[in-house]
Amino acid sequence: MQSIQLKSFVVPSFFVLAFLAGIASQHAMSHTVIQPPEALEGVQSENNLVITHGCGETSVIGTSVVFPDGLDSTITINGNPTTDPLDSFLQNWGGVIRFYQDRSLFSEQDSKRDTLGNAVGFWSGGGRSLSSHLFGRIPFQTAAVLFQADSCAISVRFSAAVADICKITPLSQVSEEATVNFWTPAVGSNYDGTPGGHAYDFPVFFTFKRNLDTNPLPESCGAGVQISVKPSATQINRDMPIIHNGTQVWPQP
Ligand SMILES: [Cu+2]
Repeated sequence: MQSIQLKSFVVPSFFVLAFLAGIASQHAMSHTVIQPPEALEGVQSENNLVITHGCGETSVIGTSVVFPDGLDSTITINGNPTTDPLDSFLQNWGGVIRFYQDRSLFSEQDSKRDTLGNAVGFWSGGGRSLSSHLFGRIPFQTAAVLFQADSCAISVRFSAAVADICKITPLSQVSEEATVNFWTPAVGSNYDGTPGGHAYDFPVFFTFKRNLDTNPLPESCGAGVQISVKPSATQINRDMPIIHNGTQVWPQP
């Protein structure tokens, strides 16, 4: 009798757990990400932006990706705002993003450049579309990043702003989960999306980890600090639109 009771308890709860785990992993997988999500100091990394779903049943026809330029970005130390510039933590952020030409997913693409000429993002679109239920990858490289030896930073996490576009519209007719999916930090840009939406204030992260073997922390640092970098609203508004051959194609002007 006891064993029957045990079974009847164990079996349903196993299914409940499996079901919940399924939901959890589906949810985690359902957000556009960068894989791998981090790189070690001093190591060049081959990465992919992975688009994980369309707008409902609507296919993705393009994507736009903006990394913080580190010039007017918002920086925090262990979550606390700082006015320390990015180069007090990293020696070389400018020019770290390198974008591949790859027409296996979309036919057109280019990098986006900041005022210094460094790539701060990229876009890809056109040609065939990406089925709403399949994953798509867009390859890019991050060059070896070096931490400042005298800083206490053990990691620097960048929040990229990404828009997966399913239908080209003017900004005024952009509709989340119908014409576009936003994976952006909510910093007050035109691409914040709607509070409570599918992935509101859920940017795409990429983190650089300090190599504590080759670049140990100064003793005064203790356990070290985590740095977070977000693009400014001004930068997102400037860099998010897709400009193709000198013409803005998304959002429609
Ligand atoms: Cu999702």
